[in-house]
Amino acid sequence: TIAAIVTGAAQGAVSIIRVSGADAVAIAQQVFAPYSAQRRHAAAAGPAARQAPAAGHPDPATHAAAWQPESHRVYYGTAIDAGGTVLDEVLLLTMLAPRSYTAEDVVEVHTHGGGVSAARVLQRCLEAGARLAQPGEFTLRAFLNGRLDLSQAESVAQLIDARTVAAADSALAGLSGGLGREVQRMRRECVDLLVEMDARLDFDEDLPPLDVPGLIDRIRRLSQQLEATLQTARHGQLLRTGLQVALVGRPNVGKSSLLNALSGTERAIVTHIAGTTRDIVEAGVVIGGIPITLLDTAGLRESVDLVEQIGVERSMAAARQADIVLMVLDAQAGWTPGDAEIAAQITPAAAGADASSAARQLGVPPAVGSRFAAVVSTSAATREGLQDLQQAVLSLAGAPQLAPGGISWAVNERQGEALIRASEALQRVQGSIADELPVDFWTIDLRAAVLALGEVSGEDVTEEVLDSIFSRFCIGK
Ligand SMILES: Nc1nc2c(ncn2[C@@H]2O[C@H](COP(=O)(O)OP(=O)(O)OP(=O)(O)O)[C@@H](O)[C@H]2O)c(=O)[nH]1
Ligand SMILES: [Mg+2]
Repeated sequence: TIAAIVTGAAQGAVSIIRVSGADAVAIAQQVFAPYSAQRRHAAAAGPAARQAPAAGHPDPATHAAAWQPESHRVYYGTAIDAGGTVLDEVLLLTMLAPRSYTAEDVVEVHTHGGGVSAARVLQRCLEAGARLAQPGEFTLRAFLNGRLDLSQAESVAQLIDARTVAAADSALAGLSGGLGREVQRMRRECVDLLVEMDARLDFDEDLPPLDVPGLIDRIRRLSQQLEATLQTARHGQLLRTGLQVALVGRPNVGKSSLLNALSGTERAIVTHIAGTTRDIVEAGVVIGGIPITLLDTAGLRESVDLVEQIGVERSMAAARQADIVLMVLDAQAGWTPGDAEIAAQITPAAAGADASSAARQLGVPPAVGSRFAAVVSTSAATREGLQDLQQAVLSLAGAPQLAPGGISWAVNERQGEALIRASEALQRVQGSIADELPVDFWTIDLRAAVLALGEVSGEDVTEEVLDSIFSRFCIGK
């Protein structure tokens, strides 16, 4: 039986201690004195005690035997120590097996927040026979008891870590089992294929010959479905980690103004003086559900000012490590030699090709314009073109159009890696069939695909993998 404080460390009105396992009810009987039992106790002690029922100290020995909780009920009472001293006024919630998160008996004690009450009640639960839960252990039990498949369990962690609504929606879609079901279906198809091939290896004479074109067709279709599943991997990563977008350019071209306009804040100081921004200024925004960190930087120019020199160095460092670099030009000044120098530094190789009308209007030489993925005209003052800029950032990031409500589950890195292995194995099977290698060779790789798919849904998963997944959870989840 395990126990942990499951609410966050931040200050709050209520903290929750969760106890799960075979002894959860026995522990609750020692730790918790229901108010109804106290009242009976107080009534027996006489009218004076009845006036202050909450202060009545029930005898732990008598109430423990008397009180038997029903499932899915909330009880009001006090948490008490071994001597019957009140630790806190609490609510106790019971969820008996199998109708609980872990599919075991679960008891939750809701104490006052602030940490001290919860810590005392948890300590009391441990004295009464519980063990402190490991990170992710409640969810691990839910998985081991068949309440969740592995991809659902991982979605729980993703949901807790979600930084945006879109990321949370995607985790919720995963929690409802979308990915697990899809992968289980693909794995079953692989197993079916494997059985057919294995049967030919064992009893070749008795069976009709393999329908090779049919097999090739089925494997090709599987490969395609696997690819489609993998496509969501990139999306999932974007939602989780977000993007860093650096704004660079000559001094006084409006970088800080653009950061303020995009983030709807006055984070960065804006003046008409060139060289206003010296240090990196960060602002977080959410574009299309993706958390984006905007980095405003010092204007790039040769400077004798030491502070500005350091600022310029930091600008270049920010541009190097950012996922996307927005080079800002002054539309009035047009393309200047200073811009050409910066463009040469930040676009080493040819990127997308877009010698657009915006680029021509700005006087960007076509050869340079084509080195940028997109050229967009904006005004920080009138907010013109800001949406186009956001859209350009999204499509450059490879984000699919995020239709509200149309968000599907996303694949995380571990799952993506296993899916890639499965996909490669299927490709090898196709190669072996094309090269007319013996059927043994086909089955080796098909078996590898089955194992890789099983790692995603949790059907073929090693203890090591489980450890590494659940150790990343927080304690209490
Ligand atoms: N008309 C107009 N003026 C702008 C726009 N963006 C910025 N400005 C003006 O341009 C001047 C410089 O703006 P900043 O945002 O400080 O420019 P910066 O690139 O951050 O400058 P440094 O930090 O010195 O490198 C300010 O006077 C702004 O009001 C714009 O879109 N339209
Ligand atoms: Mg600035």
